[in-house]
Amino acid sequence: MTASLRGDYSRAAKDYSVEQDWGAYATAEHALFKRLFDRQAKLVPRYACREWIEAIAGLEAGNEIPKFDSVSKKLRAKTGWEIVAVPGLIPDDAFFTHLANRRFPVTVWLRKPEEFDYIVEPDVFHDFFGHVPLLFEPVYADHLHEYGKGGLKAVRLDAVKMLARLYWYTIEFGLMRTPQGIRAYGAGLLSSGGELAYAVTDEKPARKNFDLEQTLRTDYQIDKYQTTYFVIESFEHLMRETAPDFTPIYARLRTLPALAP
Ligand code: HBI
Ligand code: FE
Repeated sequence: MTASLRGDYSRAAKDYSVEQDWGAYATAEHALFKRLFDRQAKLVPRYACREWIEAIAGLEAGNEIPKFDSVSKKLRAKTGWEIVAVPGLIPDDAFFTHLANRRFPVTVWLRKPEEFDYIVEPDVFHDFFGHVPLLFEPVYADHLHEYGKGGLKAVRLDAVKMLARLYWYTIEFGLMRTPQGIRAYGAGLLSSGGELAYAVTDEKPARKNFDLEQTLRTDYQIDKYQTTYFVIESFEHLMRETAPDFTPIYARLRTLPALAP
């Protein structure tokens, strides 16, 4: 699985964890991380959900690539989560096992300057800036923990493809209805230079009320802006909607065709 990926998996442990090796980052890499951060910092006040904005403020992540260990200390104290450094995408089973133990896999390498606007595989900027702040939000943190446990069950039930769609339309590209209007909480949106404003304000994409079975059935493309976004009312709403046992839902949906986005 990791053969064609760009990270260095040679020194990964059995659970795919590696050392972050913060001292090995070049000055130019810290500068690129800051440039990415500064680009998003102009957008998030208008487009990000309040919970994300409140969390990023406490992370002092604006000047250089963050030290995972020091963020993990704060994170453990708040919601019992911690960062586990990984070489990049890791097999589903390893990924879900980490989430089921309140460890979030964060890629250690940073994109190249020419990938400033788009990158295929998640790098440290996507994973840290997009995913880590909301781990400080208790209900979101509980949901992701449940997602991890559900993922291990999905592996046993051969239902990972369906569950990955739920992750895509919430954790990666989720929108939330707030008193101020639609706001983004998905990591893929928060870390994107262009899709963040598009998802929240453009009139082209469909914005549907979150519906568990529809998300489990709706396919997605990874290399272009989404044409459909799902909107939750709150993290409590997402938690409630995804609380049931998915086993009977998988059994029913498995016989139905996937829905085009
Ligand atoms: N590995 N490092 C990493 N990050 C991810 O987001 C990730 C992964 N492996 C599998 C995966 N996501 C998805 O296939 C699951 O959400 C279904
Ligand atoms: Fe991601």
